[in-house]
Amino acid sequence: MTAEKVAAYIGIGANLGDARGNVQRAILQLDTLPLTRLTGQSDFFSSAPVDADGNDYVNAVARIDTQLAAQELLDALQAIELEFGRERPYPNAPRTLDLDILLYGQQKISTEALAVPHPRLTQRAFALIPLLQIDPLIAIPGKGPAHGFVSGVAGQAIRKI
Ligand code: PH2
Ligand code: MG
Ligand code: MG
Repeated sequence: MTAEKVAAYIGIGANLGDARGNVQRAILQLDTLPLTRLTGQSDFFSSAPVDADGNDYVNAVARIDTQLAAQELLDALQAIELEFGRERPYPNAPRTLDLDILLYGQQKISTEALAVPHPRLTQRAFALIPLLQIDPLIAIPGKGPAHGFVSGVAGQAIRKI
């Protein structure tokens, strides 16, 4: 039996090293994951760190179709982060690459390792705006249309690069 194909949205961020190059290469790498193909990507954005320090971030969102289970996808994303030299010296430390599952189909997932939809998705322009670029009508399970949250993040400057 084959697992059902799910559309998932991955938030990508980096603010250490070749941040832009890392975001670009990470997106291409998503297309090489097993049972997964890349189906969309946003522009790249520059944004000031939110609740974090270091350089401005490069952020983007990618859409994939995947037959990986959510936990398998998380494991695969963390393996890519490690390949890119991700270190975690303290919470929200500057990073070479961060890959977060923003949405996994219309599923709500709450385990020790994973919370989907990403709990801060509706509060962060650097995730919400690129997500809406890919799918302006996307709904967030339990919360409604994503575009309804744009006015709430209007004060957070992000800039297309
Ligand atoms: N990621 C964080 C914390 N703060 N700020 C910006 N601008 N971009 C991010 O990707 C980001 C952040 C935690 O993952
Ligand atoms: Mg993150
Ligand atoms: Mg993360």
